[in-house]
Amino acid sequence: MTLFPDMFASIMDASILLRAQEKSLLSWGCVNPRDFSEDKRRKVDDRPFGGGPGMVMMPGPLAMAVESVMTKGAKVLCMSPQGDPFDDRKASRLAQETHLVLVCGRYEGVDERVMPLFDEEISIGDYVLTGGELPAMVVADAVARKLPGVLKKEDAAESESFASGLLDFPQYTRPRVWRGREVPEILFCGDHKKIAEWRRQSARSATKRKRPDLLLRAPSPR
Ligand code: 21W
Repeated sequence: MTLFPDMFASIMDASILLRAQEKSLLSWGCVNPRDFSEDKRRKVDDRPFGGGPGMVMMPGPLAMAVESVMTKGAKVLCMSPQGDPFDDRKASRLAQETHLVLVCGRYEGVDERVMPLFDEEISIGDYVLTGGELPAMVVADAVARKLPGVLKKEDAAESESFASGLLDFPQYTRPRVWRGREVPEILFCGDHKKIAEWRRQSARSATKRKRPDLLLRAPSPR
């Protein structure tokens, strides 16, 4: 649900999200609360009661738009700076659902009385964006990658960095020497067990150095 449906196609119909659709593992659409405005000017926002700057999304058109796309068992997620922080575990959990309705707020936010419509409130991090559209696409991308059959076997979601609770191990490709920098010798030893062990160690030390908070967290399922 968005006032800016034109923002979505180029992201949602590219790359992994496109492959998911081609395999019929996912489909998406937009609903615009402006189409549910009772007002002849198609008004969807109004000034905040109590005063103050900016505009607030009116509850009526928002609720009508969401309800027009509801199905039995759909989960309704409000993208909001006040939401629960989004992470890889939440992506895995949301990938179990059959229908997600992502509600993108604009202006100063939505009228508080629509909150009972939402099953969850999700934030993608502690920084200020202009609306919920970019967060909704971030969630859609991360969730799509968790759907069985979306990724190729090589980069299965469970072997990806955050699912292991660690940062990625360092990667190298040709040329073997670049600007005087060599690729670690062990990657040419041919012993796949040794290489896997080196990568595990490298991932651990990189995580300890750059993101010690990840090591203190419980490993995420799958
Ligand atoms: C940003 C709306 C700031 C409102 C009450 C009184 C969705 C988002 C968003 C936005 C404000 C997410 C106020 C990370 C984000 C989003 C738009 C400020 C002022 N409220 N994740 N005054 N960051 N942002 N409200 O911005 O809708 S998920």
